[in-house]
Amino acid sequence: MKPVYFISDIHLGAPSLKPEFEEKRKTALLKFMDMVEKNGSRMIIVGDLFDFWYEYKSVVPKAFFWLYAKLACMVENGVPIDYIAGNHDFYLGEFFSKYLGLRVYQDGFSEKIGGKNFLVIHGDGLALRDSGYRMLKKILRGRLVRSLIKWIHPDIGFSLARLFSKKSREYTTSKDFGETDGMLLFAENKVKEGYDVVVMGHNHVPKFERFGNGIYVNLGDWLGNFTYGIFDGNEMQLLKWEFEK
Ligand SMILES: [Mn+2]
Repeated sequence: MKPVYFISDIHLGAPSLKPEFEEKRKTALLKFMDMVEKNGSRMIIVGDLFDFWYEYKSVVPKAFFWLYAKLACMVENGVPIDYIAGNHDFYLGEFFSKYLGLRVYQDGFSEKIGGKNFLVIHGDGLALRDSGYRMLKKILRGRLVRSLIKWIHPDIGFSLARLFSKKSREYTTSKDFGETDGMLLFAENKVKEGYDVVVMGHNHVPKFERFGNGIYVNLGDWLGNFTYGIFDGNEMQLLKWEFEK
């Protein structure tokens, strides 16, 4: 089979990044997507594609037009794309599924790919003893909060979002150690349950770990690591994209 590609934690539009660096990341990501379109059978985005995504009913941010076009183009050319919401992809509405043709998941998925049992999730909320976060996430993504945000003008909404995303990053960083541990333990348990490959992102730390016959892959990020996963039907690998700084 033609390989399946995995990528996560690109955090497009992160307010702390220099515009020149963003431009380079854009070029790199487009090149990566060209490669996937040419060689791959599928692309799976394992969360946090954007540093912040909130979808209004009739408005999407224009800064990422290049990406919408490329995603739609890939799907049109026969490379299906899966998109799992990360904790920064705050609210994915129907835009990606209805207008761009992506398969969108709020919580990840498990699926047999090329004869292997895959579990693919973003990985947030797996810090040990982190039920507070999981509760907060439910509330923040719930109908009440969404119906309140609706009344904020998008220009103001997106500025607030940048602030919020910075806070969320501070939170994630402070939780990093616990979360990393929790994720590893979670992956190990899932392998014991019978999964062959567990794929996550979220903590920005690339990892390739074997537990008996199973594998845990953390995809790292596209902020400093520029790592991605590739599965050719037989072997799962974690590779580095050549990024020109
Ligand atoms: Mn994340």
